[in-house]
Amino acid sequence: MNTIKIYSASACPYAQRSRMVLITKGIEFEVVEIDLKNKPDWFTSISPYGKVPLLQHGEATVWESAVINEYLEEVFTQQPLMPQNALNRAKARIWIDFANTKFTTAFYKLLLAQDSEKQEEWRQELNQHFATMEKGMQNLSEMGNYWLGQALSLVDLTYYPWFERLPVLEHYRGFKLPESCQTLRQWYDLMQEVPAVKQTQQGADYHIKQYEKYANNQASGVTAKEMQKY
Ligand SMILES: N[C@@H](CCC(=O)N[C@@H](CS)C(=O)NCC(=O)O)C(=O)O
Repeated sequence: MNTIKIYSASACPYAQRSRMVLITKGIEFEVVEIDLKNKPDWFTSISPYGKVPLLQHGEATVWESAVINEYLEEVFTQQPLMPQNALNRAKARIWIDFANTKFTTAFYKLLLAQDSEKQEEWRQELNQHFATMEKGMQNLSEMGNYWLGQALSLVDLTYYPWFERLPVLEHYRGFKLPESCQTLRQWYDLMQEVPAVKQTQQGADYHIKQYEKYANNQASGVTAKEMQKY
C-alpha cells in the first residue's frame, strides 16, 4: 500500500485544510512538521513553491491545498466531500475559488498592511466578502447547516481555518466578524463539533503569537512576501 505523508506546519491554515480532509476520510497518514522559520534544504528541494502543505502519496507529490484536497477526494472515495451533481460541484468550486482568490487574500492584506488608509481599504473589502459569504450561504443552505447544506464538504474545510484565526485580526487590527453574519456564526458553532476541527484546532493565543511578525511588518517567509507584492 502506498503510504501518505503530509508536510505541514501546525500554524498553517492551508495545511490544516488538508489535514482535516485526511482525518475526515479516515485515511492513515504521517505528519511531517516543517519549521517554516528555518526550512530544511531537503524540504525546499521537494516542495516546488517552498510551501506547506505538500502531500506525498507513494512516489507522487501534490501541492497547493485546494488541489491536494480534490486529489484526496478523487482517490479516496469514502466519506465524499464534494456534491454528486456536476452543477453543485461547480458551485462548491466557485466557493473554494472565492476563498482562495478573495477572502484569504483580504484577510492577509489587512493583517500585513501597516498604513491606516490601506488597512481601512482591506477592512472594507473583507467586510464585503463576509457579506457575500453570508448571503451565499443563506441561499445555499438552511440556517444551522453546513456551507452547502446537510453534508460537510470541502467548502467547509476550506474556510474553517481562517474563522479559527479571526481573533488574530481582532487583536492586531480591531476587526470582528460583522454582527449581521448570523448564518456564518451558526455555521462556525456547528463546525466546532466536526472531529477534524477538534483534532486540529488551536487556541486564539497560539494564533495571535504565530502572526505577530505579519502584523508588525517583520515577516520574511515566501507567503508574506508574495502577499505584500500583489
Ligand atoms: N496556496 C497555497 C498556500 C500555502 C502557504 O502559503 N503556506 C505557507 C504557510 S501557511 C507556507 O508554507 N509558506 C512558506 C513561507 O512563508 O516561507 C496552498 O493553498 O497550499
